[in-house]
Order: sequence, then structure tokens, then C-alpha cells
Amino acid sequence: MSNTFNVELNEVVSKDTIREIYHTPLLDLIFRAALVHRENESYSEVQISQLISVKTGGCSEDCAYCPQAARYQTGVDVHALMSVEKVKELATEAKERGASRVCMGASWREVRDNRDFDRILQMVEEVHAMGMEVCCTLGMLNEIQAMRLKEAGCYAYNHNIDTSESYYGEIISTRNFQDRLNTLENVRQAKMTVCSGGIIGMGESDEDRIGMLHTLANLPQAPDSVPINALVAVKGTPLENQQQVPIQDVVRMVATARIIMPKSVVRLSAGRNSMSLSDQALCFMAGANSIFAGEKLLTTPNPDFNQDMEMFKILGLTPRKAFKA
Ligand code: SAM
Ligand code: DTB
Ligand code: SF4
Repeated sequence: MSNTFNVELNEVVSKDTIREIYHTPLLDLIFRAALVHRENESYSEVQISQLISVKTGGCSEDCAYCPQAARYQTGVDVHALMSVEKVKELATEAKERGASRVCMGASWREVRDNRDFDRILQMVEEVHAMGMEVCCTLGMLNEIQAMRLKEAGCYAYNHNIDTSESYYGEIISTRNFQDRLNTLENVRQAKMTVCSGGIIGMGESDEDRIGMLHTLANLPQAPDSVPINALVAVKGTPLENQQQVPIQDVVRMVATARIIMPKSVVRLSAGRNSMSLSDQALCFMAGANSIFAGEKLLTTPNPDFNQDMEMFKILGLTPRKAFKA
């Protein structure tokens, strides 16, 4: 069966096309996304990424979803930068369980050229030397900082656009959408792979979701990985009372991302703790091929490793090896 929605990499995808795909009746949408996904011979492989919160809480930004912003009373345990030894220990455990990527997250607005950054570079070198893909998510970066990370062995950089350009100001006021795009450009120039996606369930409209996907798919090059996060509403944040986003919305986002960015890894990210096995199965069917594993994301709960391995067994999924583009 020919697939009318099969979009080639680098093709400019219009908002109209994305809108049409996004609003397809759900089962047709899943079926089409599954067809696109099955053109990838490794469709049953799922990348497992282990998050490590190397610096937690006390952040100067006002991201309305985030438990780590200093201005919200969320009860998060604030921690200074972790030691290199501790990171190595956590990465070793994750590797033994089958994770191929470690993503180190810091609650920073931006990277500064100081001793903390030097320590991050050391962490990157050490985890890289273990044969794992290293990803960092540290906030905004300039060109030189991006190059230093790359030189230390950082494979990917996560920097989410989070929502549409027009809804961005409703969620964050301490930086703007263009700041995010500039960092993504610096990451590309430094030849790290780009990981960028966003969050649904923050009160945005379908048009905002479509707008976010439109921006991602039309970056000079589509992101290598696209995390789709379902908001984890944390008490104390301005979004604490948001209703949990319905699973069909997550599936729609995953499927649309899969169709318009056929070569990208689509990561079913925050929110899995409230999803059943069949909810997640629909997302994998619709083209999700990566997860964050381990019982904690950065500060909030996530399914534990054994539970995920059991799910992989039931669904016939296998963990993807490191550096398999
Ligand atoms: N401080 C850096 C930054 O903002 O880029 C890196 C860490 S930040 C926590 C990484 C991403 O986590 C955010 O861009 C957002 O997409 C996601 N995130 C944070 N809190 C979340 C929540 N409560 N629910 C879902 N995703 C969340
Ligand atoms: C991404 O898109 N999701 C991850 C990772 N990139 C850094 C973070 C999710 C955080 C969820 C809230 C928390 O645990 O603090
Ligand atoms: Fe800080 Fe990042 Fe959280 Fe925003 S998302 S408050 S920048 S840690």
C-alpha cells in the first residue's frame, strides 16, 4: 500500500500537511505511522537512555512545568554538582542493565565557563570511555562550549523547544524561543547530534502541538531524536492542576512525529509512569523507539528497569546498541 504521508528527510513539511496528518482518525494514523516505522529494518529495537540528574533544583528560570525552578515550592532535594565518581558508578549500573545512552541533566539556565563545566567535561570523557553514548542537557550553550563538549566525547545534546513559538511565552518568560533555536544551531555546528522535542498537556491547543512539530521538522536538519513528554504535573508548580493528558493525544504526537520525521528516534519520555502497558504498546506501534529508563527521570518517578524489561519481553522489543545511527 502506498503511503501518501511518507515525507523524506530534509523536505520542508508544511503546517497544513502536519495538521492533516495530526487530525487523521486515530487508528488510520497509527497504521500509517506503523507503516513508516516498519520501513526501518530495526523497528523492534528501542533505545534505552538513562537520565542522571547531575545538578538538581535551585534553577533561576521560571519554566511553568518544572519542579527544579527555585521560585516554586516543590520539595525537590536541591543538590550541587555530583562528583565524577558518582556519575561513573550510576552509568556503570545503567550499562549493565542494557542502557546504551546516558543523559546528564543540570538545572541550569545556561552553561558558564567555570569549574563546574570543567567537571561536566570530565564526566563526559569518563562515560564516553565506557563505550556509551553521552548526552547532556545543561541549558543554553554558546558555540565554543558546544565544541568543547563535542571534543570531550559528548554524542548528543538535549534542548527542548517545549511548545509552539506562540505558546512559549505562556510557559516561560525568562528566555525566549529564539534562544532555544540558537543553542540548537550551536549544537549542530559542533557536530553533536540534536535531541529536541517538547511537552504536551500544558494547556496548549492542537494548533500549538502542530506548530511545535512544524518547527522541529523544519529545522535546518530534523532533530536526530525527538522526546515527546507528557506533562508530569508537580505540586508547587504553576501547572500543578493540569489534568493528565489523554493517551490518545500522546499517540497522536508520536505518530505524527514518526511520519514527518521518519529518520528520527522518537522518545516516549516523561509520563510513562501513568501509562499502562497497552498505552505504551500503542506508542511503540505508532513509531516510538526510545525511552528513558530507571526508576527516576530527573526528579519524578518512572517505571523501574525490571518492569520495562518485562514490557519489552511481552511486546517483542529489544534494547538498541550504542552508536547505531
Ligand atoms: N535546564 C535544562 C533546560 O531546561 O534545557 C535541562 C534540564 S530540563 C529539566 C529538560 C527538559 O525536561 C525540559 O526542557 C522539559 O522539556 C522537560 N521537563 C521538565 N519538567 C518536566 C515535567 N514536569 N514534565 C514533563 N517534562 C518536563
Ligand atoms: C526530556 O525531554 N525529558 C527528560 C530529559 N529530556 C531531560 C526530562 C523529563 C523531566 C521530567 C520531570 C522531572 O523528573 O523532573
Ligand atoms: Fe531550569 Fe531547565 Fe527546569 Fe527550566 S526546565 S526551570 S531551565 S531546570
